[in-house]
Amino acid sequence: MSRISLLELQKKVINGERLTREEAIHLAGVDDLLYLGRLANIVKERKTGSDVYFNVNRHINLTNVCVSRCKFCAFSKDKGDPDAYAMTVDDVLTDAVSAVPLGITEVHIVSGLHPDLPFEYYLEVISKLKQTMPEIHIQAFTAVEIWYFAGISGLSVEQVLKRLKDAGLGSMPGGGAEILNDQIRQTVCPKKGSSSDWLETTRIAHKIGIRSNATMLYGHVETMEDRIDHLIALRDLQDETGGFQSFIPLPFHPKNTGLDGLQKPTAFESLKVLALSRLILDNFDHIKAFWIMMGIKVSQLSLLFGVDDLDGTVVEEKITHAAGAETGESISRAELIDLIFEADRIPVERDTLYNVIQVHKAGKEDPSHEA
Ligand code: V47
Repeated sequence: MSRISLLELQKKVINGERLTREEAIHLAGVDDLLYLGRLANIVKERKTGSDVYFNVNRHINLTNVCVSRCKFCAFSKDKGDPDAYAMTVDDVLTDAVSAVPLGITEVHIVSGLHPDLPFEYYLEVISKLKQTMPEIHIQAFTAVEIWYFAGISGLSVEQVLKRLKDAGLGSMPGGGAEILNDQIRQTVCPKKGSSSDWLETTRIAHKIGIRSNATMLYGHVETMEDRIDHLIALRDLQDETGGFQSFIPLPFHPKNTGLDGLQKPTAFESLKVLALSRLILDNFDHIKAFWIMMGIKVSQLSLLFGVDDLDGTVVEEKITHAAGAETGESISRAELIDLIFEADRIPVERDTLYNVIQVHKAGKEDPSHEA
């Protein structure tokens, strides 16, 4: 370990060379957060200059009933629990349509693994949403959900994905990755698909042209080395498929979970994870700070530590709020723009696939877009 020189690593970053696992572990041991941030910022600016992306979206969670009952999750319930719910297709349409006046370009759907809802329900959700709002991109179902749908329907993962794509699915969110290490999954989410199930489902999605994001849940029982192995597994898959759009590290919120009592990751730790992610994932275009989980202030600061995306308006968020999130559930488009300007960056409103909708110039807002 001591053979690695920080100056050599710095040169590699400046020259755009890939960091090895050993080098990444060495960097992770550096306590000078500002130094790591400056290095990550070099990579961020090389990729996206001063631009910071956001979108106008609405999250919907179809059901909180879940057969997995992961230890880190405060959102999931058993069937029959007093606060268990499952939305009808009409409920979903009502929620999505209610967000249209906000100017949403995306509906983002992540849900529990319900024991009884058939695959046809999910197909109907997607096809009805698409029929009702054809212009809106539907980003739905993590790789874990897709893998589960294959199990309940008797179809292959590829058949499930193709049928959802035909119904109107645009892309997949990055959840369910947690930590791609089966020993850790046995501890925190034993009933969920394995690391290779997540990676293989994602590989198949990319192969048939469905792009996706990737997340990493950190701050529970994993070590820094586990995080780095997770990042390298994603980097390897991205080399193969090129189908990932953004990487989103998710800080663990312990309240009301089976791991209550653990401390939420500090701002220092989160900024370090974001900076290291930017440095290790050289083949990912975007590193996202999900403001709901990071908090507004850390998200804003992260724009100087390698982050180039703040996610979106969200409107309603249940997963982190069940686990004690202190942020609001919604933020306006105008607030997101201000946050980005305040960090001396350029707000770029994007659609889900990172097509630019509007580059915002200070003091030149189009009032018809204000929300
Ligand atoms: O997989 C669950 C995480 C994920 C907790 O793709 C928790 O743009 C923290 O997929 N504390 C689902 N995290 C959320 C998700 C997502 C979120 C934002 C953006 C995108 C994207 C995707 O939420 C789960 C799990 O890792 N999670 N419980 C908790 N207590």
